[in-house]
Amino acid sequence: MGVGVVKKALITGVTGQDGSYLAEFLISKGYEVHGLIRRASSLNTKRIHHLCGLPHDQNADLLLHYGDLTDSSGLNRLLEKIGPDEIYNLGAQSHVQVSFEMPEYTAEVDALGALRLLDAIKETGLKEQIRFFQASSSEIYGEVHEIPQTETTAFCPRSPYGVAKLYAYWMTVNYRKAYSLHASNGIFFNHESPRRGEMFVTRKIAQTVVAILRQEQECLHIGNLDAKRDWGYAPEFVEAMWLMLQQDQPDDYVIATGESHSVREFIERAFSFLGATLEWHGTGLNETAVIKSFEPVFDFKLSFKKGVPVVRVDPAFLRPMDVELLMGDPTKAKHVLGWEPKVRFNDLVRIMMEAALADHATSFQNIGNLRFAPF
Ligand code: NAP
Ligand code: G4F
Repeated sequence: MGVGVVKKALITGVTGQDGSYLAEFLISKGYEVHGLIRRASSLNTKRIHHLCGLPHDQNADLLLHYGDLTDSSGLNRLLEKIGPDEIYNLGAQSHVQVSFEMPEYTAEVDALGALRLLDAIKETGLKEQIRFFQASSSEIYGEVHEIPQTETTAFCPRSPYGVAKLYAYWMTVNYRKAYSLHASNGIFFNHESPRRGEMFVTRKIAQTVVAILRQEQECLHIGNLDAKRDWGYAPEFVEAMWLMLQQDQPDDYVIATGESHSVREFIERAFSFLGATLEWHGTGLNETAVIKSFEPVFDFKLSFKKGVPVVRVDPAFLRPMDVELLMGDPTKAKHVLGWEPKVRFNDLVRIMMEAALADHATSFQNIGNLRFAPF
C-alpha cells in the first residue's frame, strides 16, 4: 500500500461492545471504517450513534451496511463493493446461556458465519489483500485442562457457543494453512466496559448493586457464584485485534489479564465500592447474602433494608454446564505484539460501578434479570 492511501476496514458486530470501541480506534488511526449492521425493528445503534452522522452525510466517520452473518450472498456482495484491507469478524450470538436455548442458530452465526466470510475472501480474488481477524473466545477451553490457559492448551468447550467458536477457530486456522490467507484468531478472555450488554454478569451486578442501595430494587438474583473469570477491559482488547493484523505473519494469540476472580468476589467488591460489606448464609440454591456493615462513601443518599437478602441464588441463571475457571496467559501477545493489559480487576470493578452510578439517571431496574422459562 502506497503512502497516503487510506486503509479500509470492515467490522461485523459493529453495534456491539467491542465493535463500537474498535470502530473508534480505527477511525482514530485514519481508516475508512465500514460496519455491518442487522436490520432491527428499533434502533440497535446506540453504541455507535456518535460515529454515524446523518443519512445524507458523505463524511460520516463510520459507514454502515445492512447485512447478516447468515446471508452469504450479502457478505459476498459487500466484500466486492467495499474491497476492505482488513476484516474484523466480531458479529456473534455472544451469550453463552442463550446458546443452550438456541444451539442451531448460534452455530449458524458464530460457526458458519466465520466460514462464510473466510470463503468469501478466498473467492473474491481479494485474498492477497484482505487480512482477517476472528473473535475467538476462552469458552473454547471449557473444561479446565491447564491453568493458566495458553495457545497450546487443549480445547474442550462446554456450551453450544464454545463449540461454535471452536469450529470458527479451526476454520480460520485451516483457511490460513490451505489458502495462505492472512487470518488470525484472538482467543479473547472476558472483557468488560460500561458498554457491556446488560445480560452479562459484570454489568448486571454493577447496575443492580446501585439500584439496591438506592432502594429501587431489593435483590440481585444471580447464578453460579463460584465461576472464575479472567476479566479485562474492552477498549484495551480491541487494540490487540488491530495489532494482530499488522503482523507480517498471521497467528493465534491469547488475550487476557492473567488474573482470575469469582463472580462472588465481583459482587463483594461492587458492594464495597459503595461502602457495604456482605455476610453470606446457606449453600447451593439456598445461598444468600445480607449487608453486614455500611459506611457510605458518597454524599448522595444510599441505604438498604437490614437483614433482607440483597443477593439470592436463582436457578434461572444457572446453565446446564458452566466453565468453572478461566485464566489466560498473554505472554505470547506481550512478546510478539507488544500488547499488555493495564486495567486490573479492582480498577475494572471501579470503572463498572462509576458507570452504573452515572447511568442511574436513566432507569435500568431489572435489566439483566429478564425472566425466561427455566431449562
Ligand atoms: P456483543 O456486544 O454481544 O456484540 C455482538 C455483535 O454481533 C452485535 O453487533 C450484534 O448485532 C452482532 N450480531 C449478532 N448476530 C449477528 C448476525 N446474525 N449477523 C451479524 N451480526 C450479528 O459482543 P462483544 O462483547 O462485543 O463481543 C464481540 C465478539 O467477541 C463476539 O464475537 C464475541 O463472541 C467475542 N468475544 C467476546 C468476549 C467478551 O468478553 N466480550 C470474549 C471473547 C470473545 P446486534 O447489535 O444487532 O445484536
Ligand atoms: O458474563 P457472563 O455471561 O460471561 P461468559 O459466559 O463468561 O461469556 C462471556 O465471555 C466469553 C469469554 O470467555 C465470551 F466468549 C462470551 O461471548 C461472553 O462475552 O458469565 C460469566 C460467569 C459465568 O460463569 C456465569 O455462569 O458468570 C456466571 N453468572 C452467574 N450469575 C452469570 C450470572 N452470568 C450471567 N450472564 N448472568 C447471571 O446472572
